[in-house]
Parts: sequence; C-alpha cells; structure tokens
Amino acid sequence: MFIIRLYQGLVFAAGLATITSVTIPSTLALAKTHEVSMTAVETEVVIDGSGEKYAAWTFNGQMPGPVVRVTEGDTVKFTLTNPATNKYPHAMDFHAAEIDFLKNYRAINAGETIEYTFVAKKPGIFFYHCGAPPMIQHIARGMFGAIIVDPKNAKAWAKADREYVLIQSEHFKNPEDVQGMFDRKFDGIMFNGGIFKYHPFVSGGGKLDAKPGERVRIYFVNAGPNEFSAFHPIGEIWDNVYESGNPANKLTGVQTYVVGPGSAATFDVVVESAGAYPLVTHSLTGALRGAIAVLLASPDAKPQPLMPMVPWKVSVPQTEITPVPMQ
Ligand SMILES: [Cu+2]
Repeated sequence: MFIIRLYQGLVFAAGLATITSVTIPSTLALAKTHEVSMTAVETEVVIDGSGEKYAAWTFNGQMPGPVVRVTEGDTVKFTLTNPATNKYPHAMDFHAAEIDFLKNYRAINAGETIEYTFVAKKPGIFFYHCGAPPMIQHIARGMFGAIIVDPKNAKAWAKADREYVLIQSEHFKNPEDVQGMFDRKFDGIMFNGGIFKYHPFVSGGGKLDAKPGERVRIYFVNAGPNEFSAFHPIGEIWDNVYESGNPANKLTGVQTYVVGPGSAATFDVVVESAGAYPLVTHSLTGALRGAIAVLLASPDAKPQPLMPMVPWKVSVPQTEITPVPMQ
C-alpha cells in the first residue's frame, strides 16, 4: 500500500484507488473535477500491535479507506467496483454529497460497478461509508473513511502547521455477530482501524508527532456504528473546534467536544510545550479499550502522513497493553 499526495489536485489515494484531477474550463475558474475510483475488498486486516487479524470488509483493502481530499466547489466523479470475487453487495455513501440516495447509494452485487457525480459544495470533514444492508455490519467491519473538502478561501481559518485524520470506530471481535452490533456489545474502540494504534507504550504502537508551538489540525470522524465520541486532548485544550469541519462553525477554548456517530469535526490544538498529549474519547470505556492516540510534541518531530500506519505495520510483537493513566 502507498499514499500518493497530489497537492492542488488535492487528493489522496491509497492502494487500489485511482484518483485523477482535471481542470475544467467554466465560470468556476478554480474548480476541478476529480475521478475517484474505489474497490470493495473483503479481506483480513491487522487491528492491533500483536498482529491480530480481522475478517474485514474494506474500501481498497484498508481500514479506514483512503482519505479523499478536494476543494469546496470541486466535482467528484466516483466509481465503486465490487469485484466478482467478493461474496457480498456493497455501496458508497458520501456525506459530502447532496444527491439522491436511492439512485446513487444503492448496493451493487459482486461483479458490478456503479458511478455517480457530485459537487462538494460545503467545506468540511465528512464521513463516507458503505450503506449495503445490514449497514451496521458493513460499517463495523471496516467500510468507512473520510473526505476532506478544503474551504475555497484558505484564509477562512488559521493555517495549520500539521494535519492528521483520525477516524473512531467500534471493534466487534465476531464480525458475523450482527445482533451483538445492534446490542452495542463492542469489544474495543479504534482510531484509524487499530486498538491503541497510536500508543507508544504498546508494542507495535505508533504516535502522532508535532513540534511545540505548531497548530495541529485533527480531522476527526466518528464512524460508529453506534457510540458517541467525547474527544478530549489530555494536558491541552482545543484552541478551536469546527463543527463538521466548516470554518464558519468555530468554537474557541473547548475541553471536550462530542462527535456523534456519522458526524465529524475539525480540532485545532497548539501544544504549548514538549511532552505527551493523549487524544482520547473521554467516554472511558472507549479510551481504555483502544481509543487513545498520543500526540508527542518534540522539537525534532518529523513530518507524517495524514493517516500514519494505514495499514498497520507490525514491527515488534505485543507483550502487554498498558494504557496511560487517565486524568
Ligand atoms: Cu459493504
């Protein structure tokens, strides 16, 4: 797997995704058209530092699916392929789109493709997910991701020095137990498809890097399928929270902000000094079962991709899980 960043084309692709940008002459001189293709892949993915595998359903073989990035006013021409080798119907629902769901978000069988086009009219961070029935299972098994729609006016908000995408979701050990999903019997909460994925005290765990004084922007999506997130930076305060990631929806000085399932928000934090700042859902049953991402502020922090370690790369066998103490 690999990540390609075509800035100004403003797209991210990974794995099997093919995304291209074409400038179209129109009254919207700066608007672009992006061809975004994804493939539904039923495959195993690694979900923790021990190398534990999970029988996932994915976009492009990774959980979460690739981040798509466009600019407000751009057109997305989307194609979903459900290969004949799959067993189940799949679909795609972009929360950034405003189009007929019956026609565009319908499930397609193995061996079929579907195409539709939408204009990303509103800036923000938006959820995307499979909507094939039972939708609760298709999301729980990994068919989710994020699309960033950058504001057309880049000066609508402060410039970020560093950006990450974090997607929260529930982990159900038995991917066939749909009733357990309805009963909210989750076994863990994941950020970017992993249990304690960004917890450096956990063997195989990573971290999110930053330098002191940098404005770190977290594009946060709650994929659910059921639980709310109470997103909080331990040792810090969100300088700004933008509901749905829209610069017009600006909050200031927020300790914890609730993001419901199927929703998203953009969080800015400027870490005052070097150290560790765990980003958690303060719904502690979630944090202590996997949803801790440590933002490590250090003067020699290196650049990282938007979603580090997707897919998870296991370098060290896991021996124990030691969550950091909560405040
Ligand atoms: Cu699906």
